[in-house]
Amino acid sequence: MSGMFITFEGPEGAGKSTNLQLFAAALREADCDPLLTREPGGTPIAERIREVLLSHHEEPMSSDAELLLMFAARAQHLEQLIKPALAQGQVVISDRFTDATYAYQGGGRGISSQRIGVLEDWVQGSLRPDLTLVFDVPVEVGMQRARARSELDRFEVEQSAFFEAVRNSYLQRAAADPQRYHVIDASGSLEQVAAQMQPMVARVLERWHA
Ligand code: Z5A
Repeated sequence: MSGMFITFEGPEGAGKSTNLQLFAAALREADCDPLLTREPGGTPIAERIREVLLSHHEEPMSSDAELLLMFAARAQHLEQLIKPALAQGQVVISDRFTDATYAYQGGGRGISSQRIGVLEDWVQGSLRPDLTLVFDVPVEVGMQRARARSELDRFEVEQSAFFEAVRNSYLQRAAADPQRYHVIDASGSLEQVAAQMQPMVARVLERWHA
């Protein structure tokens, strides 16, 4: 594949979506027009799975059902959108991807990394993001931002211990592969956070124009 696959990750309220737009705008200024997408979701079928995953239900959802639905949505997203775009040489930026599964279903729900890895290999083959920006923020700060923004979805109503586990999982994964992950301190002002993305914007553009 000749394109570039970038993912934005982090616990809730870290500012991923806001900064993704700023990152994309910086690329566009340099004539690189990225495809922006998100998970769970990104195609009509995957967005319907997202609705099931994020809404509240009377019946509790089992952790395995949640995990499998994440990968069902991802399989659709990869085949219909991500792989074709990468094959055409596009830069694809996804608001969350499989690191979120390791963080939320792994760290948060307690499913083993080994089990997640089996599904990752099955659904993705050898495809992994080229670059992952992890927006790190203390749990309380992120929860306050999320609460102030809108009604809480099925994940956002979890307790802080869940989000601590999510955050730790992201940081551990990032520490294990510094080539791919770039951790951004997302606790400061938007300007301070955006400034930390600049080296990554430059890295993407360098490869894009090569
Ligand atoms: N999930 C999963 O469990 N497993 C998976 O494999 C995948 C996902 C792929 C998707 O929810 C949920 O699915 C997610 C994980 C789970 N659940 N949680 N929690 P989503 O897509 O609806 O929501 P999200 O990805 O969690 O978004 P978010 O965390 O709520 O927001 P964000 O993208 O990180 O932040 P934001 O929307 O850019 O900013 C949030 C608010 O803070 C907003 O009002 C901003 O204006 C404000 N903000 C942002 N940055 C700042 C700074 N620096 N200062 C002050 N205020 C700020």
